[in-house]
Amino acid sequence: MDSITRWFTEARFGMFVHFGLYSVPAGLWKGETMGRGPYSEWIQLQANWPHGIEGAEYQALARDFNPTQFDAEQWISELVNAGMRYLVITSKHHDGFALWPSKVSKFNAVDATPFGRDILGELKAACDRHGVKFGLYYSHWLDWEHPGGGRAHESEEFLPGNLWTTQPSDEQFETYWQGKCLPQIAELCDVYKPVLFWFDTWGENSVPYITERRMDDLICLIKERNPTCLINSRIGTWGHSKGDAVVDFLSMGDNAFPERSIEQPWETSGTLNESWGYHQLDFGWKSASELVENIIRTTSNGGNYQLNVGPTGEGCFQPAAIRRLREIGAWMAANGTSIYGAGYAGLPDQKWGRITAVATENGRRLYLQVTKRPASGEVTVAGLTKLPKLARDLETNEVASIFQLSVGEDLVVSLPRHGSADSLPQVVVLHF
Ligand code: JFZ
Repeated sequence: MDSITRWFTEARFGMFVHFGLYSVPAGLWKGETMGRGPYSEWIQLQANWPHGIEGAEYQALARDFNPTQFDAEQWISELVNAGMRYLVITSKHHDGFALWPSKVSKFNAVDATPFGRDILGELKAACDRHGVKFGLYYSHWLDWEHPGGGRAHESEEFLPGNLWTTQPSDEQFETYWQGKCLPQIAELCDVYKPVLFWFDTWGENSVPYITERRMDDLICLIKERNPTCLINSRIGTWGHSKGDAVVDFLSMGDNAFPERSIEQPWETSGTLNESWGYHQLDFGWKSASELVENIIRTTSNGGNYQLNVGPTGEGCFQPAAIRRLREIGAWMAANGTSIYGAGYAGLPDQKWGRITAVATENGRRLYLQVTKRPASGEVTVAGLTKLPKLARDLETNEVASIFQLSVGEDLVVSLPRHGSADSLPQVVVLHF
């Protein structure tokens, strides 16, 4: 039986891209840094704090949207070189701006901008050329361009007086749902045939809008057009009586890693720095080793890591993003067999790192992901008492010696040399 989620769980590592009108102001509005929170894609609410930006004024950004450096081939080459297997891009974020020539709304990258190119179409073609799976983010609840779209909620975070915190009536929302959301999703299914949709809700405020009926209709519309298209839990499953059973995979909170294995396919989406969209003043970059450890963290618990890039308003990946992607890619090129198709090993937590496991035809392989190499160069594998046929460093092939103080005791692995200055994790494979 070939499950429709198989490619997804085998892939383990994908790229998220947040790209839209907000990539142009990139966190600054008329010289002022946007208020509250690091997410540049929220500038429409958070500039001119606490008031926000008037709809027409924000939407006029479309006239400045001209990412002449955008090169789908280059983006997808970086994705492939990083060892990623799929793309998920913001077809439409909360601001309601579409990256494709939508017949449903002229507020899109072709009809409303000097750029005039089909960004999704060019990326889809590049993905097809490289054998990369093409997935789409779509903001189904919030839409600040359509008068009936969901707004943010009044809270500590978004104070009263903000233009974008007054909720539509259910009737108004229905005009958005029938008039923009569902037809755009149908269009995306038919034209771009995404392998997955990544939807987003959170908090109680989405529940009155993303009702069970609406969720069922949306899922039905997608699955009728493409039965193998995957759907994530942030569609709003916690407001559905059948819960996560109605979706194909779970999405964790932003940069949130579960500390146990989960049966249903799942992913953690994370940022390279802090913002999802490009932010000029976001200097909080994670290190390459932290990012590689995150891939190991998700894989060892049976999940995926979806790492975000926020291209600039010109359509470029920042040098800091490129350097990290390439370092990750260099590690993946040498150690990818411990990630792709790998999963939970069923062993307890280890002091020195984590373990990923792959089932093969003639036995199984365990991969010791040594993220904290002890000075002694020896690691005890808690819970493992069976001697492997062979153990070696995955990068160098140097054989590791293994001993056991007595039969039935946990194995001790004497780690091969690994280059003392190298900070990326060492992987030792055990063949059983
Ligand atoms: C959402 C978006 O608002 C944000 O712009 C970005 O696209 C991100 C991937 O998703 O932000 C959220 C959504 C939910 C939570 C946190 C941030 N949550 O439930 O913790």
